[in-house]
Amino acid sequence: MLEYSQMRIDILTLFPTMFCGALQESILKRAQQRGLLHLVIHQIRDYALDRHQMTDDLPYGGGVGMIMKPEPVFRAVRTVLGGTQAPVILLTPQGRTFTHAVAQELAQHPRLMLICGHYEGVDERVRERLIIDELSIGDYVLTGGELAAMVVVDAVARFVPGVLGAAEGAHDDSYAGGLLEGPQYTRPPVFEGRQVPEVLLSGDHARIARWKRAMALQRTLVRRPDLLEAASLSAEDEALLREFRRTLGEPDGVE
Ligand code: 6GU
Repeated sequence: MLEYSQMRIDILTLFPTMFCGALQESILKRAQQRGLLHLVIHQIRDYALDRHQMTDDLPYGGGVGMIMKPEPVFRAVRTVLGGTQAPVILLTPQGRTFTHAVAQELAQHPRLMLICGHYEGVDERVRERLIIDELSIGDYVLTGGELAAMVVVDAVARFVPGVLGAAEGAHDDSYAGGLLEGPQYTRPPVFEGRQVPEVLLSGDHARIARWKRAMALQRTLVRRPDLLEAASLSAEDEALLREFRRTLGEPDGVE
């Protein structure tokens, strides 16, 4: 019986060895061993037709750097997909910003293809004819799309059913509920004179839950107040936030 649907992600890159390691440890390793995630790395150069297997060339009209040639990328995409439908996504600093919500959205597809952009960019005809979406992982420039592709694979895989064990459930995570997680502790109860907060040792689950919620709200208010706009907050949450803002000497906003 097939308990979970598998997700396949094909990655097209000029530097396949970059993917050895990062995708072969921990949760992604286990997901692949269990057959929940199928990652296939393809060398774009293998699809170049000329004798020297050229994958880049000078930009028309002049300018700095090299441009990824269209033919190898077209051949690679068509050969690998072979008529199968899958969103083809380019990793480029020009893409829309990758977020928790985008990861969740991409995980709904049974198959994805990621193309790692390089050099000064790809020939525009690749964009026009092959690419359905472009993603960036943030406002900084990387030497290529490979590290970004690994980030996307990791974040998307977490939404594939069965990839996370019950213990790693995505529910409590930072961002899932729209808030950052509060402080966490494990044994020992006292480390170098620093005590674990008494409430966590109390065994009073309702009190612990209230404390965790309060800490999550406080941490989000201090570090990422922008996230509070979109978070779903109860009247009790709002009251706690008003109290924290007062303590921090910030204006209340409403009232
Ligand atoms: Cl997807 N590619 C490159 N080259 N730089 C980036 C990026 C992607 N996302 C953020 N910076």
